[in-house]
Amino acid sequence: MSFRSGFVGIVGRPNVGKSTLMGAIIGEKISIISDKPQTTRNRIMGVWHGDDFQVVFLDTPGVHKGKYGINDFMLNTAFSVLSEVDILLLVVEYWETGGQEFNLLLGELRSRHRELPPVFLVVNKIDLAEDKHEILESIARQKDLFDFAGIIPVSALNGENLDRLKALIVEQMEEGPRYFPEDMITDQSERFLVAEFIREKVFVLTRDEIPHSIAVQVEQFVTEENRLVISACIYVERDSQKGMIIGKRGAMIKEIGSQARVDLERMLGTKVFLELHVKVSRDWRKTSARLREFGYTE
Ligand code: GDP
Ligand code: MG
Ligand code: K
Repeated sequence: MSFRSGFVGIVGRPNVGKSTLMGAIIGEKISIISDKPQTTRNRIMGVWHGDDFQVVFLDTPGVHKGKYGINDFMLNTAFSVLSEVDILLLVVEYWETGGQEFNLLLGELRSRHRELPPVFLVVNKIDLAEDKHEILESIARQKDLFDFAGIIPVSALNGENLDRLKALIVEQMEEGPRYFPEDMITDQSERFLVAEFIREKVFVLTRDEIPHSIAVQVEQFVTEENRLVISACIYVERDSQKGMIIGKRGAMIKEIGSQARVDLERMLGTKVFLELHVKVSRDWRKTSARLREFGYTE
């Protein structure tokens, strides 16, 4: 089997253990890039790097009752991620019996079930159960609420049954690219990630005929109305490479742009307008250190 990758959405009420669960799955190789004030748009909670797979966990901010009550707009934004992921984990505490927020979540899932990927119910905190019967009762109570692809009782805290959940997640991933470098650290800027996503599309679509040393510089990264306007330049060393990236009548660069845009919208949680162009710069290697700096600074 070749490399597998994909996106996993984690939903659930606050404090059910979503962050703990993701941390436990990813383990020491955690690379959380969200939870920074300036990346509230950013839905990436973390990236799980395996030898032959990569799983990107996406957060769904706003799926809870704020202090001003339920905000439909936030809810819509939050739920737009649901149809974009490869699988969805709905996390509940094992004693969950429903409540306003939970019913809201479930209602959303039901009304969108046609567009949703497989939804797995993760029944968390089973370490707090007095005996196994409580857990079985919980599962019996939940199983008819929705057409779940599976129900997995776990303890994110002590790791119980996490191996099963992990195996199941990897099983659900399809053949795909390594979206993020394995040594990705926690505070990469969005600009850097945008450049990396575009670079990755160039390699995939040109079937590696373009050297990996090409650089992508994000020149513009601004919010306009409800979308993010990104303009980026792909730097190559030779005219022939420029031709390859542009393709016949611009077909290749158009494809690179549209595929990158889909991924960027998923990662950033917003509509993206992406403009790409290509420049030949024979000595860009010299300036690549500088370009890299561009990538790392907002
Ligand atoms: P989130 O808001 O859904 O991300 O929830 P957190 O991951 O922040 O967890 C909320 C609280 O529940 C924290 O105090 C965690 O330590 C605790 N917690 C998470 N998972 C478990 C679990 O499996 N068992 C127990 N006993 N506590 C847990
Ligand atoms: Mg959390
Ligand atoms: K977050």
